[in-house]
Amino acid sequence: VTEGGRVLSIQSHVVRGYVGNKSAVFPLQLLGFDVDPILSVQFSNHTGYGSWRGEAMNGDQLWALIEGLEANDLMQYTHILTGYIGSVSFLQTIVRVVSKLREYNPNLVYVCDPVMGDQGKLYVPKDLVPAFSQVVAGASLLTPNQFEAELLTGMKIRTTADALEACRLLHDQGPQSVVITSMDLETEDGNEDLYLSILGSTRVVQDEGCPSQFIIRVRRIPSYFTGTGDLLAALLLAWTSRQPRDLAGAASKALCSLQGVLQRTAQGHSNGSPSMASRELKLIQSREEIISPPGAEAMGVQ
Ligand code: PLP
Ligand code: PXL
Repeated sequence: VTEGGRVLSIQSHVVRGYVGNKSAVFPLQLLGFDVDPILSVQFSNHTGYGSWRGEAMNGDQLWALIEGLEANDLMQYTHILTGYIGSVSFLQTIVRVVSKLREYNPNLVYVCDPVMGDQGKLYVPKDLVPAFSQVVAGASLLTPNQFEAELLTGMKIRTTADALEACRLLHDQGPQSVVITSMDLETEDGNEDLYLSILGSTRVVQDEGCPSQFIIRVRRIPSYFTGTGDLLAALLLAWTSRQPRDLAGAASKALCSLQGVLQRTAQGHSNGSPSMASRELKLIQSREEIISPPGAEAMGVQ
């Protein structure tokens, strides 16, 4: 296992709770990465609480930080990780940041979580959706959920065959690796699926032949969490960096850790409907599961 790497992680900061950088930085550090966070927003809490206070950074402010790093010869990164992007100007600046970093390191890995919405609901401005193709084109590893994969490809994903086809379309837009991080697929008997499906797809050499693809199924946990996708993208970055030629193995490890965190978080949720605060990821308490992912069988990962 080779350790290390330096990650520029451009994501939200919340004072209380674990979304964005608050759910990505600690796991990456535990797994041996130097992490340089840029706080795209600083909010009191995540937006699911109904009210929040704080400020968002604009594209010019982001670029000023990059200029500051460059002026001091601090542009050596192995990875860049981006999540929620709130405006077209910020998105366009991210595109500039990625190409700037590639001037310094042509092998820079860009892990792009194209956060746009979930379960049919958009949570970014509508004009951001067409603009997303610009960041997707530069991504090394793309981690959409089912809805985001549908938005990026213009196709509905109902079956495994649809998902495999959507992945092929996403590869054509640039990324060498794609992980659709959660899908609710139709079952043969029409009953509700007790599992979520995760589809991974990688193309060894760009523009060559069929990608190698796999599906992992994960037992659902009957609760609702926020920050799960941000945590999973960070874990995928770490494990694909450690096992660059084994996306399936890396994804399995990332999902086992995630499942460990979610199981611990859900432990206190047996009676009634849990408060928003009690649904914050128990990230710190789950550090052992992050450092050493538990076995797949025990975690309901297959
Ligand atoms: N719950 C479980 C058990 C998962 O494994 C995952 C992702 O893989 C999620 C939730 C995340 O789902 P979403 O990205 O739709 O929040
Ligand atoms: O987990 C995505 C996310 C990121 N950043 C902020 C959020 C959320 C989800 O609610 O509120 C600020």
